[in-house]
Parts: sequence; structure tokens; C-alpha cells
Amino acid sequence: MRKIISALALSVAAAGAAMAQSPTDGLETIGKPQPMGTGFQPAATSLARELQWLDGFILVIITVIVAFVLALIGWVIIRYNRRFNPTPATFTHNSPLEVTWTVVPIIILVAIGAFSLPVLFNQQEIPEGDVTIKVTGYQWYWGYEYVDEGFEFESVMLERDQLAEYGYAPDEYLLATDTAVVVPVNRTIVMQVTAADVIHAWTIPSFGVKQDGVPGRLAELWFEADREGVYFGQCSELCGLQHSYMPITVKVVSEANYRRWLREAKAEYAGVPRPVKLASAD
Ligand SMILES: [Cu+2]
Repeated sequence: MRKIISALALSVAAAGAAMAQSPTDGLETIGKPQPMGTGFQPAATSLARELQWLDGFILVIITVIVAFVLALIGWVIIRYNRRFNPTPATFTHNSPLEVTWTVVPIIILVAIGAFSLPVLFNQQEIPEGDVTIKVTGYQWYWGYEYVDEGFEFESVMLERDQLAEYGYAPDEYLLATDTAVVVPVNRTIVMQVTAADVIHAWTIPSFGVKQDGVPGRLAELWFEADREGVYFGQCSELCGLQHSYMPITVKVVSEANYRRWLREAKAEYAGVPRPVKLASAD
């Protein structure tokens, strides 16, 4: 009898394994570093759009200040050198000037704060999540627990020769993992981030999120991806020898495909103990 149950469990698990790829197949790869790229990866959440806008806004302010200071230095070098200005002025104070160079930076800083603090608060105020996932950093891989669904799995980086088998491109080496975090599109996802050994950090650049996982603490981040696709991230806190070999893969799928994936993931990752539970309940 036990043999039959375990055979059943195995076949359920095998069917799950065979089908588990399907709901996440054919997704466009969106969040991925580009060769020679210097800008941000495409934004897929409101958080990422906000912080990318903020970056552009502050870059304009920085550029204006740098140009202004350079022009002042140039003017002083040319106009007030010994040849053009043989008898230098001897005054030491200029009240209007001093008030100006105090007040203007205050206004600039307040303007930056007025736009950056709301972005920061948006990230830090965690809304009620539709899906809650606990992510644990290990040396050197990630573990994911779908806390409301009762299953968990680990996610390990794929070697070069495994990429094709899992449907990843050759240049996705160091980014692609054997299992991916699968989340539904346009839903609020809350990630609870922690670690089991040393500090790691979970990030997806396209989502505009990054959170340290600290052993013994449970931090939270949230995102709501509005574009189906594959997104990559990498551990972002130096955590030891293989720090660069614990990437993060997130697949954002439609609600229907997410439901399908959930069923199959439960069969695959939590399916084995289930027949035992049913047998004991009978
Ligand atoms: Cu690390």
C-alpha cells in the first residue's frame, strides 16, 4: 500500500515537474543588464519609474550647479589673475552674497527633499499584499517560501551548460536560476527578506527594490509589476566567496498562468507529503 502511495506521489510530482515550466514559458526578458549599458533597466513598477524620474531630476540640478561653479572658477582665473587685476580688492565680507549662497542651497535641498522623500516613503510603507513571499538568503543561493500557499523551494544559479535546457539565453549566465520566483502581474507582492547565515541583499533593478536580508530580522519590501516578463537581479551585499553566483530570477505572469503555476508548484514542491496526509485523514 505504501508503495502505491509513494508511486502515486512520484507520478504526481513527475507530472508537476513536466508541466511546471509551461505557465512561465515564452515570456519576454525585460529586466536584464545590457552590454555597455549605463542607464537603468526598464522600469516595471511605479517605484522604479518614480526613482528613475528622481534620478533624472537630480541629475539636472547637479549639472546646473557643476556648470555654474565651473563658470565661476573660469571667470575668477581669467578676470582676477595677477596680469588682469594687479591691485586686488581687500574686502573680506559681502553680506548680500553670503545670504544668497546660504539661502539658495537651502532652497535646492528642500526642493530635492520634497521630491525624494515621497519616493522613499512609497517604498517603505508596505501595503497589504496579494501575495506574500518570504525570501531567505543562504551562502550562496536563495530560498523562497510562499507563506499563504504552504510550499517553499530553493533557487540556485544555472551553470553555462544548463541555460538552454531551462530556456535561457547564453548571456543570461550569472543571472538565470533553476527555479524562478513566479508572481502575478498587477498584484501587490510583499517580500519578507531575511538570511540564514550572513547578510545578503535581494534586489530586482527593474522593480526599483533592494533590501538587505539580515539573519534574525524580517525586513519587507513590496512591488507591483505591470508588465509580464522575466526579470533578473543579483545578491547585492557582499556575502562571501560565491557572492556573485547567487542571482535572482523573477517571472511575472498573467493571473491565470499564476494560478496554473501555483497548482503545479504545490504538486512539485509540497505534493509529496500531501498523499500521506490524505491517507492518514481517511
Ligand atoms: Cu551576496
